Amino acid sequence: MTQGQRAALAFGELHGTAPQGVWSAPGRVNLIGEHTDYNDGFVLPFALPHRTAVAASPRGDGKLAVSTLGDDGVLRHAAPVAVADLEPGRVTGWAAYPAGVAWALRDLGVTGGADLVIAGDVPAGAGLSSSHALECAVALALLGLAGVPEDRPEIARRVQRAENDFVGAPTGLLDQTASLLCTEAHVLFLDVRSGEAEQVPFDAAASGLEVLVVDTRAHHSNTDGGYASRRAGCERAAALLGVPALRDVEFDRLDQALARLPEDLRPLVRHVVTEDERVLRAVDALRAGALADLGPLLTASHESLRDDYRVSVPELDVAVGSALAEGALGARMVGGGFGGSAIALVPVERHDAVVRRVLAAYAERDWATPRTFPAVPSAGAGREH
Ligand code: GAF
Repeated sequence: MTQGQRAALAFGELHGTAPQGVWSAPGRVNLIGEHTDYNDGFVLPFALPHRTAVAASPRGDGKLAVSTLGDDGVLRHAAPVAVADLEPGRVTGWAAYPAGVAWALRDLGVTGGADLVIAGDVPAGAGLSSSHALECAVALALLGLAGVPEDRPEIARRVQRAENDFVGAPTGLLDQTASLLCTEAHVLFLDVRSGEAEQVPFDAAASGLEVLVVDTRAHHSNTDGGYASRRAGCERAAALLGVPALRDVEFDRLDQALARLPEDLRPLVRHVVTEDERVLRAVDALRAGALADLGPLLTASHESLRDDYRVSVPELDVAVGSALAEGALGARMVGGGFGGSAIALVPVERHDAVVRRVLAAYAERDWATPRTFPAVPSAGAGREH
């Protein structure tokens, strides 16, 4: 059963009638380009097959009533809240995500109440963008119910506003843009500053490879202070360098730029500038059909995130190290860090050995067993029925 069907079924059981529509949106992995989005740089995500679906119907009393179907099959309900009364701080916990989206869409004329029932299989807290999958599906549902035409880049900005100002996570544009714009069999090469988005074909299997995801189960959150402090450091560095964003620091003149900065900001800047360069090289490798060349770029990205940006944790490092030791061509943490998931570019015939090695390394350390799965670029958000 798809997540859309689960949501529709639960909606029917709860409200005694079929929903007016069902919309869904995927989680993502980012092939490369981490912590570059809020520096106006480049990212290269693709959509996961894992999705969050929202079954929705309008309601006459102007309230937003949200229920979510847990893995245990139990529906949990948030207290209905009047859309007109939504303000940051008013709704907390998981219900803040759909409420934040409703708040951020109000001045587009989306002001009516709605019954929403949510079902999904994007692992939560795994750095695979479960919160943005939820927010993007809710945004499409509310716009769809209101009959407002979709402008996807604009929806991405609204969802960002919901995250930043309502939920309180100072995230960039990577995740919601990935969820809304990615297409099957492609990675999305996004220039965050210009908004230019190119679909680049990505067929790892044709090269005998797969992108293996390792969800470490070490919990990740973008609302903890680590993400915000990195972002603030980048903004401080850009101001000291007299540029609008770190995107504007030229790779070839990185050393001169670093010399002008206080010691504590140098590693942040080095990461962002070299990571942007790695994204461009990764796109070149994809265009040339040289997928194996992605490997060293992924590993260099991980080292930079671990040593310069300092957002990795031992669980991620062990996943990456184990995959590389067992023949992965490259591996890196994905998403904001401080837990979450890693990816490894693995020759298909090494899949079992890599998974075994990662599981053994975790077992040796008495860590929770990680979840592993090969990820294939899948469809972006849309209406299911
Ligand atoms: C999180 C954020 F939500 C993104 O905007 C991005 O900054 C990412 O961390 C790091 O690349 O997923």
